[in-house]
Amino acid sequence: MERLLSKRILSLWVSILWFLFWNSPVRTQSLCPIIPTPSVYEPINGFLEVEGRLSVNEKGIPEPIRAYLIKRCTQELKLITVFTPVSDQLVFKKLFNVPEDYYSIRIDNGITIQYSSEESCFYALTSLFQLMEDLDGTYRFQKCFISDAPKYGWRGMHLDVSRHFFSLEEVKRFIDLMSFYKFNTFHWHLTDDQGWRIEIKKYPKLTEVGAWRDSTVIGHYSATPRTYDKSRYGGFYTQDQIREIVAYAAERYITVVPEIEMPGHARAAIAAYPSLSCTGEALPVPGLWGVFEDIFCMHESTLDFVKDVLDEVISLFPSTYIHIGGDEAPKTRWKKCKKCQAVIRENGLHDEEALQGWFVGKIDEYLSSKGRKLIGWDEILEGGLSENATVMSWRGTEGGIAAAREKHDAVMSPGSHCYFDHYQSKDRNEPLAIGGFTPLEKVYEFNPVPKELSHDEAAYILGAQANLWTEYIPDMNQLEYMAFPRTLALAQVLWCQNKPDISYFKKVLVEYQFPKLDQMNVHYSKALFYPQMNLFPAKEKVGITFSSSYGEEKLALKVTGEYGKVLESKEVGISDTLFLQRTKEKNLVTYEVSSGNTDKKFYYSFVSHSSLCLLVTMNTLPDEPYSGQGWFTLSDGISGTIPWKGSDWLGFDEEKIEISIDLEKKTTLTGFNLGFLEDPGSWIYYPEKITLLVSKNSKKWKSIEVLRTGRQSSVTMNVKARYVKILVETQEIKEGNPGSGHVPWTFMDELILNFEP
Ligand code: TNX
Repeated sequence: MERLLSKRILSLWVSILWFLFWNSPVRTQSLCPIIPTPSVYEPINGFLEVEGRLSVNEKGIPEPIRAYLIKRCTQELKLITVFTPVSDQLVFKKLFNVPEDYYSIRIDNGITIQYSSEESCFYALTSLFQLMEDLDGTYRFQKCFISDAPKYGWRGMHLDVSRHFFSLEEVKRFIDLMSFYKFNTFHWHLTDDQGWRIEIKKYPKLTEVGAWRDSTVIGHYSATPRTYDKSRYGGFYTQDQIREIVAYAAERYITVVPEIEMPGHARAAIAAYPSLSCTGEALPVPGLWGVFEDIFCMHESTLDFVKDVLDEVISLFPSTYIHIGGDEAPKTRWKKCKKCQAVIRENGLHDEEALQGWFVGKIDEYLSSKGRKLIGWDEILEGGLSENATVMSWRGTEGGIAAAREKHDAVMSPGSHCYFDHYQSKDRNEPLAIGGFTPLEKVYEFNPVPKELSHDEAAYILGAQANLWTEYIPDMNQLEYMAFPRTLALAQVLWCQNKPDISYFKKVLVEYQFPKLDQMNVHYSKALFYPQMNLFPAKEKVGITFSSSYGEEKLALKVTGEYGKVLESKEVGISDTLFLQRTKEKNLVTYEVSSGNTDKKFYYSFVSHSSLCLLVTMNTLPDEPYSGQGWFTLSDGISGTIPWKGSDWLGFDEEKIEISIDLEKKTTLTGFNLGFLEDPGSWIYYPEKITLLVSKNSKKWKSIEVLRTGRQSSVTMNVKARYVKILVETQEIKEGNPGSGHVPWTFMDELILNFEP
């Protein structure tokens, strides 16, 4: 009996404890507020509060961290730091024999930080500050244990200050934000066609002339006709200012890697010193974006110039890596240049690609002799990798894979996941961007080590970085908008040993990090709250479902037709499915969706037509990053938009593209229409020839030439057929145009076929 009673009491206790556990703040607090998420976060019941003064044990704290702590507490918080040998309020201990940059924090009645390096001591403080809640001057910390170390050594953010200039204060703010999320590499893109931004004492014209342009293109550069703002624009950093930034970053354990572009993207330098180019012609600093033909000429004096510039760069930047660009250097001028051809002959080089390889090799040798390492965009692979080069892979991950296989280090920065100048939502009112679609989720799923690499090869992948090219980022507001919150997703990718799933990440964003970004006045994107519409193929119609990436159940839907006439207004649940039916004539309908979490209304415009959801066989496959939803993209009722936003087009990099359709029965075909995109800067061109082949039996084919007028190619007809083939042949890119010598990209959408149902 007694035993039974004690068993009952025990089980009662268990239930009470269980109840307390589930209902105590511990459970909600198990969501770790810190980004990047630490490897171990174990909350303990209760809080530690600090008010007025923070007493720090003076033993064990590295000197620079002590200085940083004092600065932060006095300048940003209402805390006076007191250093004494007896304090146990904040204690630091150095550890040995632990993973690189490991740290731990224990918060109970005091705070103990254990660290393995100065960097990791700084990271511990970063975590501590993120954990801290400011209750009007009282600072509250969740009691907990944290144990943590980063996954990758290169955790980078890039900033292009050439296309648009950012002031010293803005660059510092960018560095501060990077440091908040434990990035350690700032890739500073200091020179490009549209502006040279670093003072070089030996060549003053680089900034006197090269830092200024007379006019800048308005809107997207693919728009026709082009218009310009006709106002002078520019700026540069003096060497003292550069030192200031380098020191500011170093205080935050961030290395600044400078980039000096060569031999291409060099029009600003050429504007200052025309003798650097093959023609010697005086050219202005361009106010247009893209790839230019005039690049550095490969004669001896260019090499001297580059070495002189690098000497000054090396004296300013302690970074081991010096980025020399190397991307997008058309070889048209070199082919016709006597001096370049002489260098090719004298050095027994195969062609102009090899000439670039030769040049990069010389620079590599020079940097190595100064104890530095060359890093360049993946084009530096094309002329053969020079001995000590590290590759930055931007055209997919292939460049990084090739480098690792050749036992060279690589940093991943593929356009598909790491280009923060791409769109991040499908909202039609997104501010103008270059193109492409890289939403938060895409960044989050990025894995810097491709599956193709073996364990040993994977060790050559140093890490990754996001690139912020600023053609369409004119100011700090827009920079923050493009960078946040995607930067936090990348921080997770680069830091977390095992990153939590994306729904956990989104919760932390919304509950903890967005309020922090608000506090810091960061102008971040709220695309996370935008409702989304998902399309799927149904029989002869398009299925539509709705979702919200942040869990709302109900959305408001308004459907309007031509001239804004409201056709329908209702509430839709996220489990509802709607259908868009085929119509005989083309018909424009717009779906406006909105949710309670954002005041933003979201629009999707469809053109319903007679071949919605027509099954198409892709005999030629689109390139993976531009494959949308495969064939369905061609007949989903959503026409590819301009500027190009990525997924609504299918993109091919083949000379001949063939697609075919089986209409399942013989019928009368009356019309055909297919849209194409042209964006020369991205090497996307209209095709040369479009042919329609029709057949009743798939043996005998009748060929019909299709005319293209601008974007649309169409033909009317009256033929009986069951099988249809569409053949697209690309044009050769003419010399002098971006991408000449390469197969152009072909982007197509939407396919409309008129036939008797
Ligand atoms: C390609 S990425 C470039 C840049 C552009 C960028 C725009 C790379 C090495 N070169 O010059 O700004 O695309 O996304």
